[in-house]
Amino acid sequence: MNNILELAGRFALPGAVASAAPFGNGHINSTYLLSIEGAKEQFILQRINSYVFVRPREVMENMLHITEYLQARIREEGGDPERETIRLIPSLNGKPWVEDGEGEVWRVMLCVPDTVSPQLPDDLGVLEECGKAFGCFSRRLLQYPAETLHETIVDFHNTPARLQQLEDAAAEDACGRLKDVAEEMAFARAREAETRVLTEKLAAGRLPLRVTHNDTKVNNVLLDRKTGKAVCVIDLDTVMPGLLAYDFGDAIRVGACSAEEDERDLGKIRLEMPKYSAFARGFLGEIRSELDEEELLSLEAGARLMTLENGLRFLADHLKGDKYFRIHRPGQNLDRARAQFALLQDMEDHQQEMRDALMQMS
Ligand code: GN1
Ligand code: MG
Repeated sequence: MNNILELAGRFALPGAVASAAPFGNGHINSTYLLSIEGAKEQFILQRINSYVFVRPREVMENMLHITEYLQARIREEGGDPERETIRLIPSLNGKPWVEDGEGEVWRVMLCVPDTVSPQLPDDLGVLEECGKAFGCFSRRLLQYPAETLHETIVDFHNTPARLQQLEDAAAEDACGRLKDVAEEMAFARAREAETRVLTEKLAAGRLPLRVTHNDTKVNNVLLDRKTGKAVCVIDLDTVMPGLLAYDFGDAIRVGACSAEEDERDLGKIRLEMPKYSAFARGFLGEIRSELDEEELLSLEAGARLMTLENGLRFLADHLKGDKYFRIHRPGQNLDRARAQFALLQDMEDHQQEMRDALMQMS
């Protein structure tokens, strides 16, 4: 912890750091909550995972530009720029990050007060607010010049490339685990054609490239503790040019699933249509007028593709020996992959209903 306190002390905080405690449940970065002597605000200190983000400075540049842009939009809309997006705290020498002795990049952000992040919400009102939060984020960035953003992880939501990465991991079989996952490999391979539906439409110019968040788990939304209303979205590491379907889809994968991402009892896993519709209502309420029918219906494909893609990634990481996603028990990435595939199966069985629900909202 000494090291953490020393690092925190290198940022322009309003006082001395009183305590630092591990915080949150992300799979990638290391996160601490900082309390400051004599100050009521708290702050988040985070080390960017350099195995995942090979150019962390580019992550920080994107984040700086996006948050400054959002602050200007929020001011124009009469909102509160301190609350409705992330505020980065500069280092003592005025830089948006600090590098430690090993070259790792650290940042500090204001912890937005009086907010909560939903974990596995059952309340449809909460899901609608999550939809609003991500829809509003996309809407505010509609005019942002997407091509000026760094691609912080190349091919992040390129589902065909994700299938190829799984094939590469299987060919290497670094940990001798391939023999136990024949069924999962067959499930993935049977969907090879499916992996291409969105990338092909993008290439053909049938879907527009937008600035997207790309990691829209509902716990990346902050809601007001008292009113339950959406306040902001966090975790801007993967903001890049992308498809709206990725943002809608990844949120559905997590928020409209009946069980946790690593549920081992596959019988418990299904897509909950009321949750799906509630999120869609919030999301489309913000951005529907910008979408043509093709993009509207792409949202349904996005839910299936993001579920498939996360399954492919968890399975590949299991084969590689759990190098990317942090695990808390042996086999957890395989459990995560199986849960994603079970959810996808249920989505495939309800595809028409999912499309109809979107059409009814137009
Ligand atoms: C990672 O760290 P976290 O939980 O915000 C991952 C997402 C996955 C998610 C699966 C940069 O997000 O893409 O969907 O785990 N983030 C990155 O839970 O790879
Ligand atoms: Mg993330």
